[in-house]
Amino acid sequence: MSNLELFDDEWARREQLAPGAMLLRGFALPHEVELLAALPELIARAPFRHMPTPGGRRMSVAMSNCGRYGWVSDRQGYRYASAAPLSGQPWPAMPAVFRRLAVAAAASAGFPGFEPDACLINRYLPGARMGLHQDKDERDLAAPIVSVSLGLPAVFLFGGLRRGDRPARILLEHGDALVWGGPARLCYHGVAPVKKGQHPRLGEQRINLTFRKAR
Ligand code: MD6
Ligand code: FE
Repeated sequence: MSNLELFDDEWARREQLAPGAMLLRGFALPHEVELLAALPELIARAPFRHMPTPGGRRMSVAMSNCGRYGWVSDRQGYRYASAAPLSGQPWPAMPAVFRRLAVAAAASAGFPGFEPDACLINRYLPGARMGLHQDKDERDLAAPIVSVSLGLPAVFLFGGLRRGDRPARILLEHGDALVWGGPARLCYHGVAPVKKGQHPRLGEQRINLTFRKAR
């Protein structure tokens, strides 16, 4: 079967949030079993960590990575690194199903030829949140970012190009993909504190995968 057939998404519910920002509701659902099956080994090899921020605080979101590069944070700042900071080991390879999903979502949103070399894996337990930020540690801002939400729902805060722009609140649910590029690439965004709940497959957590072209 070709990738095109595997990722036929004509049925996915599409919502343009802004020029360059497309929400593909349910895009990952046909692949959820494969996606979830790949996670335990990735996390065993590169365990989730609450990384310190440059300001010395501990992030409430626990993070891991797969792919050639991984996003890391410490007292020196934010950057992409080819090895996990504590173990010095390279990040686990990006599973083929992850890559295919990201490439297909990007193409579906109008960004053909996306070549992700980094996948940040975020784990939110109830109460975890992410403050408003821009994604600007990537070298090539022409490439979009593809985000896949799994497990508990979360309210995504989608702002404008200035930190002070009041963000829209968008519920991201299990299986939703969000593609973000072009004129939306530097929009401020964040995640409101995740509410308590139980997801039938993932239990009391939200997992978010964001695919980037880091270098
Ligand atoms: C999250 N996501 O949803 C955090 N960044 O857990 C992000 O920070 C993000 O979802 C850029 C584009 C899409 C995202
Ligand atoms: Fe982000």
